[in-house]
Amino acid sequence: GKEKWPRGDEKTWKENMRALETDVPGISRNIVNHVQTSLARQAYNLDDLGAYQAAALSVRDNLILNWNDTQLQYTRKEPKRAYYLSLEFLMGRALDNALLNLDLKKQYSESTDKLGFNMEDLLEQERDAALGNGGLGRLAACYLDSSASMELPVWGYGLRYKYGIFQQLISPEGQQLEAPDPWLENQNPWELPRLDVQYDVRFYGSADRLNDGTPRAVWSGGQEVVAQAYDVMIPGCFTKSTNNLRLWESKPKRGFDLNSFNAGDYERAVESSNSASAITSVLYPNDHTTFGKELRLKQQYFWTAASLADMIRRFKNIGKPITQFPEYVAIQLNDTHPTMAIPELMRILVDEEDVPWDTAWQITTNTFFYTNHTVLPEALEKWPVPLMQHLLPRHLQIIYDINMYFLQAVEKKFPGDRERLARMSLIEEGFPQQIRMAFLACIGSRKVNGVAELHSELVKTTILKDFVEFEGAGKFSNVTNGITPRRWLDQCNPELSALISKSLNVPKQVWLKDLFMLKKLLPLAEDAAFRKEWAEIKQRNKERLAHHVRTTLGLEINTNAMFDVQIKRLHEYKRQSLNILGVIHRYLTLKDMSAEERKKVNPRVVFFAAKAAPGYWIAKLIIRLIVNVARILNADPETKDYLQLYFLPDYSVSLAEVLIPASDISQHISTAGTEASGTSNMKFCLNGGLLLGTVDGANIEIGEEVGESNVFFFGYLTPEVEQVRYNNIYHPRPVEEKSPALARVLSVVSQGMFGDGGIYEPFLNTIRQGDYYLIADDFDSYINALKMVDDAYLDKEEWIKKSIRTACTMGKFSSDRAIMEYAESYWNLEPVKIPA
Ligand code: GL4
Repeated sequence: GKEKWPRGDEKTWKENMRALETDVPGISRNIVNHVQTSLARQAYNLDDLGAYQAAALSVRDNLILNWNDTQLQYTRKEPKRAYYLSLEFLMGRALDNALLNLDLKKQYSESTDKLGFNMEDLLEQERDAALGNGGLGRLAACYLDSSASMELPVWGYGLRYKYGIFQQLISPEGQQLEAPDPWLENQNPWELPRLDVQYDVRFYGSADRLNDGTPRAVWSGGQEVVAQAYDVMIPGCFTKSTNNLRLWESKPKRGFDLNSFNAGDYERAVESSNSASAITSVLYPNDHTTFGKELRLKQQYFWTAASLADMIRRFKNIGKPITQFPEYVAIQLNDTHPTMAIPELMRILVDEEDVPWDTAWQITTNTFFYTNHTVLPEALEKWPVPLMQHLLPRHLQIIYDINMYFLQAVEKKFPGDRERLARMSLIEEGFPQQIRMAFLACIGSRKVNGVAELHSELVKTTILKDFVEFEGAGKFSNVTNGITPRRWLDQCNPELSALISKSLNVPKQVWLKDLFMLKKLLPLAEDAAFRKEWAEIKQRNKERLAHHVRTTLGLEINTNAMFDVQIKRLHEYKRQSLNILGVIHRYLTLKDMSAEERKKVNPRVVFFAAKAAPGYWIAKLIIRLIVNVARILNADPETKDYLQLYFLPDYSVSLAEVLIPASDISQHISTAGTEASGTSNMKFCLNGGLLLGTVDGANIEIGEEVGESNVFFFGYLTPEVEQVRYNNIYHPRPVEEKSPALARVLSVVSQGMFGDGGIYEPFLNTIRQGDYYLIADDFDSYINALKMVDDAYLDKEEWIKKSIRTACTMGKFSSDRAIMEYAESYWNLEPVKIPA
């Protein structure tokens, strides 16, 4: 029979439905209510942390109400939905972002003020949600913000790691040490456990084909683990639209293994419980490398299986035949990490829904979309066949079947081309054989894209070349990355945001969602009064950074200097090495000068912040060098007024929010062809920092937008790199010959100017021999570009003009533009308006 909703007395329900609290008295009531009840605390013993928690819970109330309305609308309208599958979501803090998106910052500040707390102090209480390594994870976070802001029905799916990216400590010798990041320790007011949303996920066991004329098999035995949902609300900017990020936690199916427990084997009983919860205990801290660890594959399957089960349940609620799945669901694969979703969907369709193989394959390949985020070979995921056989036996069968049909089709198109078959097979021969996940993601998807023009070309001409020849170029395209201007301008640089609104004479809600509007400010570059305001804001942001460094590290920074910033994961391809060697060169040059000559030099402060993967030894050595060079430089009375160097430990989203608005120039200096896009380059430019970089990734498109007179490019170009590398191996030239300046730098390091030179030899040798990243080849060109930066900075007014021109031509790099490209050209998704 039909149930009556609501149950009970409708009037009582209606009268008691809560509305958003948006005025100061209502907000104060809500905060105090949370202090008293949710936190069981009182006015007389409330500290900043408690006040932050109460404020956060009260904001969450508003988010939940909007979330409810949004989800109800999705249920009613049954729009096509997109799901963004990412192993990483580098969200950072949520409170300030939620307040700005809800347009309640003013009211909350006033309310907390009345209650005796300073809003800025409360914001500092929040821990970063750091469930990601770097750009790939932060991109996912920007895309969630843009999806909600563009009112698109998009959910994120990820893992609720108990420990996010490690906390970085730097020993006095400059050694990176890693400590765990127990970010959930103080409770997380932004998540909502959904005890009613749980799925069982199987591992191990055996797979038996039915051999009954169907492709079906039965997968049984092994171990079952429970996936438990936690929801994080994602507020859109100035809209009711509030989407969901669903994160899975792994739990043992039963709290204890009762059999072992009864047998008195307590150790084993607890072990089984440990092994289930181990799956979501920690984020793997490697950016751009894979290790083939069983636990990592477990994470990947656990997450994709739970997410797909959830999507299928939701799809079934609308009562459409399974063949229409791709008309209601699009799944974006954030790199190859979620590729197991492809054989998992095949398994569900074939084994559980009894769909014929070809139909199932058609459904699958119309559902998935694959984004590649790197062409570095060490990042291309491969899983050993024996591991897959052991952990996911049914999926291995399915992958073999997919491969068999695929290679048959290749053979048909290119008869007799055995080498091509070997190159394109999902299975790489060797001991052991390995499954090539990028190939599986490619053939299982409707479209494949890279993340900047150059990178998308490289995907087509290198790693997936054979696939372009086989499937046609139409399947492969580009979506240049973007960043959310909410966090990366309005939130991190409120003064600049206010100046923009004032000058455009529109409320920020307008231009923050149409970033191309910034172009209208270009003529103001010629307006001296505007330039003055612009420059003063930059100066105050530099002082804010100096204050931050003073209070956290106790160091005194010269704010009259040019601020030169390189912040990103530490990796040889990103060439922090080039930067630090350039700093040493600058130091030597200063030492060569007379005191009089030095007085003409523009002071410079160089900032680094970067985490190295814990097992990446050379990267850690480079950090060590930076720290030890800083120690010498900052203490040298002759030069310290002209050159200071800081390595800021524990780089995070929150630290980036302080560093980026303060930069005059930032460095994006990867070897050409190695940085797929980069996204911090966009953030710096949007905040009026100029760009010094190589002709790589999104730098190229930034250069196109700002115009060549406003950027500083240097170095070999992508098409030349291969030949240079070849020469470095087969016709090596000594560093002295390539760059005498660099040779001198290497020799002072080696001779111990920055402490025991011997320890740096392994790093120096990477340059002396092979020089895979072209450090010596690009060095003189780099020094020349730095000189151009120095010269340009001498003309302060012209520099400010460049700064204005740079920020105001960043329209293209809004993640709103990027997400709309995915929605329109890939997912076929339409916005859903949420009625007030
Ligand atoms: C990365 C790329 O290295 C980076 O250039 C890009 O901006 C980012 C987002 O697309 O993805 N790929 C991997 S792997 N980690 C990244 O940060």
